[in-house]
Amino acid sequence: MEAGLPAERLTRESAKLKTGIVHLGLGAFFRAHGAIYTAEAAAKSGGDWGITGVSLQSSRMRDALAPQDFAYSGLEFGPEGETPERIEIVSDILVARENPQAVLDVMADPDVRIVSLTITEKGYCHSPATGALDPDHPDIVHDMANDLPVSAPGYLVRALQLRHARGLRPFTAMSCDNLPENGRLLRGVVLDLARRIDPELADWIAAEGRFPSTMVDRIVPATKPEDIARLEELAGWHDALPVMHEPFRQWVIEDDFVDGERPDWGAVGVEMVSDVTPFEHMKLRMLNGTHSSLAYLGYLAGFETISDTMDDEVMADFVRYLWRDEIIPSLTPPPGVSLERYADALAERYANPAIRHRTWQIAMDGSQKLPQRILATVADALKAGRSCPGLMLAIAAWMRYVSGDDESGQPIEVKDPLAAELRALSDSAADAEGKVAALLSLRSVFPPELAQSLQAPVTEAYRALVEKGARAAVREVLQ
Ligand code: CS2
Repeated sequence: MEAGLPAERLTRESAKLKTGIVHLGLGAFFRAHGAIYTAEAAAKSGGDWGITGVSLQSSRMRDALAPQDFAYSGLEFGPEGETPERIEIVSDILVARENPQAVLDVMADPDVRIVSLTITEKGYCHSPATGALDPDHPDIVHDMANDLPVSAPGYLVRALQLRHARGLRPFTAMSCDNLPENGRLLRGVVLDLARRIDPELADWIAAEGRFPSTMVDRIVPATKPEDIARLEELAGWHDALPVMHEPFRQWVIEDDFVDGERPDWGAVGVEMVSDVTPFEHMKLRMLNGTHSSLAYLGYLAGFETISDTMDDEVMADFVRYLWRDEIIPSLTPPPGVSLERYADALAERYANPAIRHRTWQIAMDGSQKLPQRILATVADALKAGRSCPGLMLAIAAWMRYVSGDDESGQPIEVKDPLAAELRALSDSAADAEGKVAALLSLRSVFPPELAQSLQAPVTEAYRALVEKGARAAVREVLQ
């Protein structure tokens, strides 16, 4: 689809709300999740909670949605069919790369009380192994020296600096990315960067700023051209960039906002809690951990989507085994939640044939995802004296995947900020043991002690992948 195609202009039924939230990284996920909840909360309980979206790099979203006055459509893919909906909560989209000052100005607007983020794991410019800011990240180096930032932490710090200088209250900065204790992590990188720029600013943010942690969940595959056609057929309107999603959704938010200012999310099913950690661990390890495992193993075994992978008996048994024997034993269930029932619900969601979620899409950025999704579970298991051959196989599958060639020698398009480094590490040795050792030496992903304990089991798993292929290696774990 061409970007900026003159779409049929959609008229807005509702009056525009004033912007109360600036969202950094307005992509499909937030449009199908946080934006919908916020639209519902504003409709139900009122409040000026319009959203100004910010794309840090690309103008694609702005170009697609501007002719539609930033309204867009969702298409819910349930087992019983598709339901279209209209979402009218985004009032503007800015492209940071084109005009950084305009982004800072809206973030420093007194009406803005929340800046939320879905910038993906790599957007935090942190070391995935430790969660701390990477001061050598080129974008952070840039943002320390320039008033007009390029990174998301840079935008937060410079906008807070403007607010501080103007005598305004800070906004609440709310991460909605799949990172462990995402609020604490965001607070850490923001304070670290602020301290390098102006220690007094850092003190003010530390005292007055709020960084609630959240757990977000909804499966939202990338929109495909056929989805746009399907929506047009079903709803009778054209949308340049609709969002496709499953019926399930969950949002758990730590209720800690500057001056208590937030939409009435609790009225529309968001769980407002005092501690998100058990929810985050459950979701990151049970959903995202098996998503990534199925993505690498499924891709190598030739499956295009998660639902195709789940159609295979061996792979479906494997994911159930991972939940039951390797992941659930590492978790403390959130209050009132049965982890076994959560796993059953996940199996059903994964199997939804209407959701074409590509293994290749989930395989992206593995270097940023592995620590919280898989390595944390493995570290806990090893500490407790439990072996976890299934997750070792998933780690080996990631290593095989980032080597850049699949089982039949075909090139894999590896998308990862460390793609070149990963390929070089893999190529630096000829045999399984050497390749595994080289990749385990990556300190931003593997802490030294864990790397040491992974060497033997991951090498064994890697060999199984090379010798037998992914599906047979999976079957072997189950025997
Ligand atoms: C997926 C997530 O692409 C990925 O890495 O694991 O986007 C996943 O679909 C969501 O976190 C579900 O809430």
